[in-house]
Amino acid sequence: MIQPLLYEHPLSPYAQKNKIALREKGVAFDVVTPDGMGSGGGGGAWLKANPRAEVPTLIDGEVAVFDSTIIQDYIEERWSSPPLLPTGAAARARVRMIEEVMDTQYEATTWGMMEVLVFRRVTGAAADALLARAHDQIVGLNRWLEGQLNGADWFNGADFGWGDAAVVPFVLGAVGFGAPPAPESRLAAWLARCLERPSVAQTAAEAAAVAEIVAQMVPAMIASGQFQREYRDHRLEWMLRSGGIQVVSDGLAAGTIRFSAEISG
Ligand SMILES: N[C@@H](CCC(=O)N[C@@H](CS)C(=O)NCC(=O)O)C(=O)O
Repeated sequence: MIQPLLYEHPLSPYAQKNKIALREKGVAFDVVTPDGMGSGGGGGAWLKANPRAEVPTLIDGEVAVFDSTIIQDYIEERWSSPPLLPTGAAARARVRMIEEVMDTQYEATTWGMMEVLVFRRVTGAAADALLARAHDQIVGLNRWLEGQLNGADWFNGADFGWGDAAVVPFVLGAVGFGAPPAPESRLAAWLARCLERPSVAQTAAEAAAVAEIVAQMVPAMIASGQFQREYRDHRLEWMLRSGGIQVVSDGLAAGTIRFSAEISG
């Protein structure tokens, strides 16, 4: 039997969410980082499976699923044991709302940090100002997350689950950009607990293994036109809202920024 294939990039927090879920369920899977990712130039089987040309995209036999939230739903239904969703409508709605905030607001903020720290869109005072905004936002979001933990060990409640897999990739991203949870905080203790789980530890190690290589390759890839960053919805809003309007116009003029793929046919 052919095992499922996940188109991914180790640094994609969305893909990490799905990898943690598959690993928690003990599902063996293959991974591929698609050619053309990052440039808007993807093609082949990946583009056929996902007209947005984004990772993650899951292939399970004849079935192709894109968008990490929809993939998470698919994984939960397809491999039902152990369940990752908590029990009851209210608890399920709560972890899904947490996921929505992580996917949109938290990710937009860490994305902005990456644009400054790795892609070096701006330097000097402009860079400092964007990073200061991002740090303030992460502090606020982490405070909100602490409230969501509400004294429990896990975002799911008594056990690790959907809510935790939804949060941990993004918090780890902020850690990588120098904005960890406050020392001694409940969120810091939760993160340490997560990293004790093999599913999270392996996923985090895979990201760490490529982070430095990507940072070294990026300036040359941007200069050669190989990278055109996707300023999709919340990311574009983050840049404009946080004082980076010049970053957007400079990137568009230089051809190093693009928007999401237009779906046709
Ligand atoms: N809403 C999507 C967002 C996925 C997404 O933004 N993926 C990024 C990587 S983190 C991507 O594949 N970008 C395409 C590219 O940069 O070429 C999801 O939840 O899966």
